[in-house]
Order: sequence, then structure tokens, then C-alpha cells
Amino acid sequence: MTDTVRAVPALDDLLSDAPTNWGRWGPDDEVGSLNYLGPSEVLNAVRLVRQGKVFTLQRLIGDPAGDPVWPGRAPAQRTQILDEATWDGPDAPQYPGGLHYADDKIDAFLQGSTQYDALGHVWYGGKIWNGYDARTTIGGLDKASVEPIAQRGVVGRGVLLDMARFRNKDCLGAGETFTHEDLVACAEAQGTTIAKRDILVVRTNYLKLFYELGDKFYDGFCEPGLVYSPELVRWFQEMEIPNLVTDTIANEVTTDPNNGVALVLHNALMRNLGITLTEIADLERLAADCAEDGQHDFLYVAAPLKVHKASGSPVNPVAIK
Ligand code: UVW
Repeated sequence: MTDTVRAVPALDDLLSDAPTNWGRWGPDDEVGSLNYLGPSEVLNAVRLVRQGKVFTLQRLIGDPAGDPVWPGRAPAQRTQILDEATWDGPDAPQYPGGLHYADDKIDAFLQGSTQYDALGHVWYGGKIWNGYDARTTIGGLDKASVEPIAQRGVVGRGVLLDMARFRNKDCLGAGETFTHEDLVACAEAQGTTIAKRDILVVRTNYLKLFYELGDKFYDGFCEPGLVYSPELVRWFQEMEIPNLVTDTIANEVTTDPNNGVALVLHNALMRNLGITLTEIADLERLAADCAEDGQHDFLYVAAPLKVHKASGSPVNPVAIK
């Protein structure tokens, strides 16, 4: 090894003293920190609906401009199976009364658009969320799949933290990092507060570059985002954050500039604390509206699709003011 090649620590070592919530909600838990969102959190969040404004946060699947995906994943392919041309030929199906219809299907990575990650989506050291054996993922997630999250739904107070606007930028740059202290400062600058059990919705507008740069977007791929520190993990733990939503593909700085490890927070927050991650959200309309009316908190409602044993699932979250 030369002086210029840095030894990258194993997650097992980097996070050896990091807190976990394993066992906190029982040995069979599969939804982790979503347990923080009970009836009182839902009712408090409903009170934020004062203007009747509705924002859907999903990106278009099959966007003619392209679908941003993690390297190695492919965008969804939609195939038309039936359409009016189906009835042109002599072998066309016949239905009493002359019914015609259109059918189509998609072949898609479940993490290939706006999505919830299952708590068992990532791991290290042979264990997933709650200490389940990583071998329970083989052939489909027997434990901590997206199914229980989808069954439960996610409803609470969402807070938009517009990091791009806070830094006076159109969008954050590749590899740009921020901390929990920056989130708090951003909230303060917006005239809002982050309360315990809030769903954090963080805007970087980084995917703007995906649409502008085309394939070059993936050169030296390193998204901007939150960066690991023990203090940040403790803050998420103390604030009892149930869900982190961002507009990037993977919710955190891709490669931690301090240690060279990939997706540290997927592990420190999701695997260890059971915080659900929601990625590739489209926050542009919501952010413009928040900047205009000064209301950065809202009722956040999300119900990912119920897919058996899946590691994630598409979702169209809704923010209501
Ligand atoms: C990976 O876990 C690789 O990516 P994501 O969480 O974005 O699906």
C-alpha cells in the first residue's frame, strides 16, 4: 500500500460503539423508529393542515427525461401489452358488448424511483435490523422487509429542510456534506423548528444535475448529503427521528470523505436505529411553496406498496398544508 492509499475501516469497526435500537420494540419488530409515530403524532400533524394545499412527492416513473437510479440499477421499463391495435387483427379477444382495453406492465427495480427502503435493505457484519441474521434475506427478506412498513403506513409532522436554499445555491454540489447542526441552523433560518419525532424532508436539488448532465452525472458518482459522526447519530437517536426523506438517490453523502466508507448512515441510522429512509423524492413544488408562504411543516402521509418480502417499494408521499 502506498502513502496515498487510505485504509478504509470496516463498518463493524467504525460503528463498534454506535447506538442501536435493537430489541427496543421487541424481538419481532420490523418497523423500527416508525414506532415513534403513534396516534398523538398523527393528530398533532393533522393540525398543520390549514390551507388545503396538497403536494405529491414522487418522481415520474418512466420519465422521458430519464429516471435517476443508483449505479448498477436500470430505470423501469414499461411495456404496452394491450391497446387499440390489439383489436386490429382477426385473433383479437372478443368480449360481449365490444369491450376493448389497454394493459401494460413494468419491469422495475423497487428502489428505482421514489421509494421506501425496507429496514433489512442494508447491513454489515452478518446482521440486519433488530439483530436478525442477514441470511434471512436470501431469496427474499423473511425479516424486516418493506411489507410491515407498507402495512403500517407513515403519518406524522414533516419538516422541509431546504439545504440548497439555506446555502444560497440552486443545488448542492457532488460530495457536499452537511451535519445535524446544519439541519438545525437551516430550520432556524427558515423560522421553523425541528421537534422530536419529526419526519425530516431534506432538499438538495442535486438531481437537477442528472437532467442537465446526462450520463456524465455518474462520473465519479458521489452525491451530497448528511455525513456520519457519532454526534449526528446520537442526535437522530435523541430526537427520535422516525423517517429521513431526501431528494437524492441514496440520502447521504455516497462516500464519507472522513473515512472513505460508502453509505455509513444507511447502516448507522437504518440498520442500527431502525430509521426508515425515503429516497429520490421530488421536493421542488413543495420547496417553492414553503419559501413563498413560510410554512415549512406539514402533514406527511406515505404508504409504500405492499410487496411480499421486498427490500423496498415505490411510494408517492403526500405533504398537506
Ligand atoms: C443502496 O442501498 C445501494 O441504495 P439505496 O438505499 O439508494 O436504495
